[in-house]
Amino acid sequence: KADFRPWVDQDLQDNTEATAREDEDGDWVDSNEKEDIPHVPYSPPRYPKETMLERSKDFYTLMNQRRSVRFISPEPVPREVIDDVIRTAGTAPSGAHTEPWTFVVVSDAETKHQIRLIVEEEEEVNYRQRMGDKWVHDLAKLRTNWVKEYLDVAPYLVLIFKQTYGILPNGKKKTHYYNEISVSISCGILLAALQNVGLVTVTSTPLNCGPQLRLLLKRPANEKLLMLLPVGYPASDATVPDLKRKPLNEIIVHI
Ligand code: IYR
Repeated sequence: KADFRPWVDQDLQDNTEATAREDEDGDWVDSNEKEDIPHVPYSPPRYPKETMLERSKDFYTLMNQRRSVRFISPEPVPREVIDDVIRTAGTAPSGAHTEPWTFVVVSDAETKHQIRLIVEEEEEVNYRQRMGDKWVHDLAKLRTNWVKEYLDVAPYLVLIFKQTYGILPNGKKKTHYYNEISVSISCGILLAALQNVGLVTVTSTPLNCGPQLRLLLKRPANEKLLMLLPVGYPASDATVPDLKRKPLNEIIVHI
């Protein structure tokens, strides 16, 4: 109990498989088996200095308006917009270009409700027991608790899974290098893409819910839940804590 540190990714461990060893066993592909790919010229747009300045400020202004929002409107959101933001998340860099992510988009009301039941049941135990007094105290200012109405109300729940290894059509396993940070980067890009279209979310990492949610959503054993994002327009009466961000001089070091 003393060394229980639920905020580290060790907690994303999924013990729902009879033998965790099976993950490491089995047939792995040899990287030598993969053929070479051609390299092609690359010349993305290059902007004049003034344009760069203007774009850097505009993008900062947009992203600085992003807030974690826990009050989401039930108003429908065009599915094509969701497809596009997930396409955008899929542009993230990944270890050896393994693209180790699966984005499960849930709009079905009954499935959303099942997710809510699983998350609220575990989160109640988290808040009451697992997190401990210090953690709960540190979160008090955010006014969060285990009641997650947004899980029923948001038009979409996006559950992001990291594929801890790949499975090729021939059944062989493929190493997914740096899968956690790769998928985390894709989540960051997803947040930016949502902000860009005026949608809101909150980065939730439902502690201890990964295995149950994986089974509910029928995802394979190589996939571990990394993040759950409820997505929609903000509720008309949504509020956020009046947090401030660190100024540049506190986050930058020039050498
Ligand atoms: N996962 C819980 C608790 C929680 C933890 C942190 I760290 C936060 O910044 C906010 C919430 C929940 O979603 O309520």
